[in-house]
Amino acid sequence: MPPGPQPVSNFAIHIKTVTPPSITPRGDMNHDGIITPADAVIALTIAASGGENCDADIDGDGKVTSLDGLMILQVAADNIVI
Ligand SMILES: [Ca+2]
Ligand SMILES: [Ca+2]
Repeated sequence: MPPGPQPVSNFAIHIKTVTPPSITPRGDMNHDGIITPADAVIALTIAASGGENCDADIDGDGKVTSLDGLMILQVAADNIVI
């Protein structure tokens, strides 16, 4: 490219949009961004079915139990912070 002023057509603008990773609070089982009793119900359903979900394991014992569901319910009620 010769030195000096360049025509505008020689330049391209690349706009890259970056989607930030969604910030989901721990225990937000339905990924709506807030912790509500609905999240506790989902965790309890997982607990009752013996399923595994690391998002639902609030107490970090490696299992999803009714305690995790209870803790999510407590968070929803603003009684505890996880
Ligand atoms: Ca939620
Ligand atoms: Ca647990």
